[in-house]
Amino acid sequence: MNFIEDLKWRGALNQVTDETGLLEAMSNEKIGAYVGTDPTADSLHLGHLIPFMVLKRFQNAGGKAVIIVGGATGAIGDPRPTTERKLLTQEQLIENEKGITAQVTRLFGDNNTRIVNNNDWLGKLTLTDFLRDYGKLFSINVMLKKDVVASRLETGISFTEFTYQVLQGIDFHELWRREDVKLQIGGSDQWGNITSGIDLIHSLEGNEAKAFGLTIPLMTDSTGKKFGKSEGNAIWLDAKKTSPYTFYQFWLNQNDADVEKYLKYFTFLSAEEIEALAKEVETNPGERLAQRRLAQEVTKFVHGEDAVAEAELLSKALFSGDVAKLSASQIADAFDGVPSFDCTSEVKNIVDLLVEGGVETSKRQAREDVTNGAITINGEKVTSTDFVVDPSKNYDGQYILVRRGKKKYFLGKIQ
Ligand code: 383
Repeated sequence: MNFIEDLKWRGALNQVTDETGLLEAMSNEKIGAYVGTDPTADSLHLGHLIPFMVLKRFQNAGGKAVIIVGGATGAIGDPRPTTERKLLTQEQLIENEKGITAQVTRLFGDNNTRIVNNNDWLGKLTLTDFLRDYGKLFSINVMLKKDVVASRLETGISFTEFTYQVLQGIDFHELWRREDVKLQIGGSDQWGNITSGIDLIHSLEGNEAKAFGLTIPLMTDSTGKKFGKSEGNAIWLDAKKTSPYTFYQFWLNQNDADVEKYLKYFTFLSAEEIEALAKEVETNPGERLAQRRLAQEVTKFVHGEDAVAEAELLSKALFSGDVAKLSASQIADAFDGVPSFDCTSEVKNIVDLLVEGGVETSKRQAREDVTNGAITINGEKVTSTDFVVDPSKNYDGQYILVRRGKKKYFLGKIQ
């Protein structure tokens, strides 16, 4: 399968400007493709991963990967269909650029990859040069018809955000000229901005100039919900914001109905391997082999092999309840999403601890659960209501881990 056939098979192709032309350019010479991302936060999240994976596939097919971290465009703000964005401060932008640049460097390495910041050229452009060299080539009539601009005409759009498409257009031309970038990749929301770059290249370099655009459909789950959140929280690529364990679990917990689609989108496994895993879902659904492979592959791509081993070790410990020997940092990773409560380093009676920590709603219920053997503290079952919890005993005196019943965990954070 060629690059486009592969994307089609994966369900990862929304629109492409000139499929034949692109494939021809790819086979005739080594061309570059780029994805741009604005530093609106200090980390990328799963929604961003999608175009970056397509860029990686392009690189695997022999092309050069170029990534723009949008220092200049991030200072302006790509218009959203709803409301005007709040401007970020220079300090925030620089902080965010650092985080995102480090992440894309991790994902792509330095082989056959260029990471650039559009502030390097857009930041140098004077207002009069901008208006004379570029403004003249853009028609307001065309700009007004771009989906996102059209959708804002009722509610209002600032001149600043309206101009955004010109800046992204200049970027494409700049990379076309400097880096042999002939293709821009983005989510389906980027179609208007991508075609604005293609039009600019044709105006400046002639209609025969090779410049292509490709967009990827927005991902949804089998219930039609927007993909990429877990209980309302974004799944970040930064290990400090979403631990590799939580990241791994996110993939492991996907429904049977979604897993094949995600294997196609988010892994580099071959069609044969994915088809074999899809068969497993049908014949052996309880085993969750496909989900496990998905979790391994995506976690490996984002966090590396060691993170996969660590996430699997933690999963096993949690599944068996054998958590006594885990380190404080493993506890922090594995339980960053469970209900937590603050407590002091003083020793405390078990019944009082359960009620004060919100694990139980009454002392009566707490006593009953303890006597029935439903409570474990730091991996050890407690059956006496006289038991005294000593916070200094486990996890460097930082945590008390409570389990009620088979699965429900609570984390006491010692202040
Ligand atoms: C900036 C300068 C360029 C080319 C692109 C850009 C960024 C672009 C944008 N992208 C989104 C972002 O940064 O706003 N104008 O959050 C998202 N992308 C990718 C993808 C996506 C888009 O980073 O659809 C999801 O992740 O294109 O919303 O020269």
